[in-house]
Amino acid sequence: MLPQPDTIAAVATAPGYGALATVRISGPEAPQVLRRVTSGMDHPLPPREACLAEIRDPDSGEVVDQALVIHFPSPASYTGEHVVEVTGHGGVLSPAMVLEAVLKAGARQAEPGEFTRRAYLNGKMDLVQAEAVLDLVEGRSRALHRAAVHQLERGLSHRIGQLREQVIALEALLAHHLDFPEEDEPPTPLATIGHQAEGVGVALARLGATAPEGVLLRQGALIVLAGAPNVGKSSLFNALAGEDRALVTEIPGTTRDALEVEVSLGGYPFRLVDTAGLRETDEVVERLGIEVAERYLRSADVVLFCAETARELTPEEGAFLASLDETPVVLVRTKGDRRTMGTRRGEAREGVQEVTVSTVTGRGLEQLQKLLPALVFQGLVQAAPSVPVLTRERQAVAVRSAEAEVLAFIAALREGVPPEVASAHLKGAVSALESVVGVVTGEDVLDHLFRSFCIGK
Ligand SMILES: Nc1nc2c(ncn2[C@@H]2O[C@H](COP(=O)(O)OP(=O)(O)OP(=O)(O)O)[C@@H](O)[C@H]2O)c(=O)[nH]1
Ligand SMILES: [Mg+2]
Repeated sequence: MLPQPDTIAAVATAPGYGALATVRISGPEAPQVLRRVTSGMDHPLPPREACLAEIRDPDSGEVVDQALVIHFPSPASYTGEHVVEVTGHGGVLSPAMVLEAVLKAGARQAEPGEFTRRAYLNGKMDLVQAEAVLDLVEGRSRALHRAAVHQLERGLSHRIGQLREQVIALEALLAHHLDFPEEDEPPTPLATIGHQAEGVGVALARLGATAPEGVLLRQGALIVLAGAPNVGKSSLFNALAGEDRALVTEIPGTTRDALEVEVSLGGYPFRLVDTAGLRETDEVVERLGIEVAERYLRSADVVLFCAETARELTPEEGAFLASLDETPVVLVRTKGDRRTMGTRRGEAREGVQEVTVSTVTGRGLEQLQKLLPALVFQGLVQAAPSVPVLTRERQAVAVRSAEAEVLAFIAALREGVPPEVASAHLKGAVSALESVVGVVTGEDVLDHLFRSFCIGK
């Protein structure tokens, strides 16, 4: 038996100036807590109807705010418990005073994510949906928003459910083998079961393959601007950021430290980093800046390597480009408004895309803004919006482990391992898939997940 939950409360809206703020109360005592902070109302309140109320401090009787209160009786509420929402005036003081009154009346301040955790524990949503709630609150790009809404509407949960059913169907076919008298031919040959398992393995791999890009949707992909001093990196940084954040001068070596901004390009999230121009130098500060640039380059998801249009790449630049062979690179030809002197030849690396830009005329900027999402979020850009996407490492680990179990099952059948032994792998795959939506999930996983929520969610 779980202990009886207490009644929790928190301000559920963002702090700061705004017309309205909502204090949310959830738990078995929520209606009583409301009764203690209001006067002149008939209790219990009619379900799901907005009622005007004066909120009072239960000790002093002082009116602290006028508010609309709504009662959502259990189980038809966000958490599944009795929930009362008190929507009063916004700002800093009113919501704090309403919350204080509610706490004095017997509620406890909620922990971050505690409302959603209760919703999960009461079967109102599964873990994927709970994570989607967080992504909706925190997400700053349309692409993440789209994936989160899809998860909230059970798109991913549904897909996980289908895959789980398919593994269970394999288990059922295998069970026939165990029951069957030796002399009769069993209904489905093992080879057919193995073949069917391969299909499930492919489907799991396909879902798992959405994870690297899906996880990047939450973090933002790292674009690092690099190149020799004075080629126009900071100018391009400002143009892509849409504001003059970095200093621009005609003096080589202007940028010393790395500068980072979040930008959304084509609805996809990026972290754009401007760096110190790369060159040999004895100057201490500049040298440090270059080391920072090199660190960023190692973790870049894509590098914008800048060199002026009007000249050929130097041998150093060529060597640098070649050294980046793991990371996607765009060769950005800067200052494209200037006359090209003669023909350029000999580009650095095969398959490196080249874009000519000018921050003076705006040439090439749109092309770059389209190219970057297509490079980094290739799978997501090409996929239909309704395709489920894994957006968390936790989900990806579980799906990959389900896939590994299915592959181990196929290998075991091939090696002639007895079916009853091989079927342990299928059980493993089922429980890995169940852990994605949280059929059985340890307290520590829940703690980790819900702690990242804001209070009031
Ligand atoms: N004509 C023209 N000049 C440009 C363009 N982009 C940058 N510049 C000029 O080139 C010079 C250097 O620009 P920055 O953006 O500071 O170059 P950087 O690569 O950040 O230089 P460091 O920080 O020193 O490494 C400045 O005088 C800019 O005005 C462009 O598209 N066209
Ligand atoms: Mg600069």
